[in-house]
Amino acid sequence: MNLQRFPRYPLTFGPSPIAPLKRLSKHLGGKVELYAKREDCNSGLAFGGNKTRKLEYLIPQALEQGCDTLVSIGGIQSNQTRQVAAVAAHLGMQCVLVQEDWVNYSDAVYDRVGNIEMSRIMGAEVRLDEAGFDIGIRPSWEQALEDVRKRGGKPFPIPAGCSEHPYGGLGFVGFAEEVRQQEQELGFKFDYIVVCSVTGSTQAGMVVGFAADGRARRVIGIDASAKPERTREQILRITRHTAELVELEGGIADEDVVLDTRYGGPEYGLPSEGTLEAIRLCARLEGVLTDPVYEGKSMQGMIDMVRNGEFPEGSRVLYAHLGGVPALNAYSYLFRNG
Ligand code: 5PA
Repeated sequence: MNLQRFPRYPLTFGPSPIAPLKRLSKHLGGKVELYAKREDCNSGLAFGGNKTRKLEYLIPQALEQGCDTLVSIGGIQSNQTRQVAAVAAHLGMQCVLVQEDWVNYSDAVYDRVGNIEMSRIMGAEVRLDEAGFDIGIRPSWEQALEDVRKRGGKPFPIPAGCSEHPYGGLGFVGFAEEVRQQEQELGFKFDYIVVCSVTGSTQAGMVVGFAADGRARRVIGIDASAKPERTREQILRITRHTAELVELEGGIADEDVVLDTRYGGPEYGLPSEGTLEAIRLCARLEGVLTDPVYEGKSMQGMIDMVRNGEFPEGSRVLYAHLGGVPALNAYSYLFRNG
């Protein structure tokens, strides 16, 4: 495997820490050891998260092409767009964000707090658009690119979740390499890696990265799109493409992409009772926060699988905490009583 041939622009602090979730593990019976790799605090740029790691492989291309404006897209409380806004500010670039109506939820200040508030403060041009949830390419986004060109700028397009960008999967190939290094220091290997999936390139990168040591199927994706067929198809496509890019030996089989579809409901962006229970449990036992859109669902999945005995006794499970906590502000009504 050859990731080194791709330039990487540093936006993170370096390897993100791995910490045990001791009290949660004990609470769930102590037969499975849970750990978290903290992508949610991987950078000093507006709280970081999984997109910041992905962007390290996209930004060299933007710089090489002489682009001056980063253009991206997501929901109103998108973490992706907040991270793109932070990176643009950090690099002295302009930023245009299309923020669509992806979620059937409206807390009083849903479009003013959390991620979108931070993007505005960082100087991004935020364009609200009425389109609903879709992980594909949108006319509003094409329009944003065109508008930048018309005013004489040079846009660098960054699709939803960085996923459709040809290099979108590379960052999380690097994540797997990093875990391997950290495993040497820890003196053991993780049996399973749990990761939340929506636009797919986080899991795709991990599948490629862990395929290098035979653990592709140990990456357990938890769907949070509630449209898992589309997400699964996208993960598989990006996995295959990324595998080619880094010249992974042995290729990728359909079965290498494991996507658990039990926890995505009731809809994208809306938590179930089980999601809320998982968010509170992890917060109260560990002081670790997760959000109702993404990480709360993968946390719920991991907790449920431990409770059901789906991980063999003695397993060590690594929860990839991908960020997303700023969106909690937009769900204040759900947590008005804690
Ligand atoms: C997101 C995505 P992928 O999109 O790579 O599958 O990652 C899912 C994911 N956790 C998991 C957090 C905190 C995320 O923000 N967020 C999107 C966004 O617009 O923020 C791309 C959907």
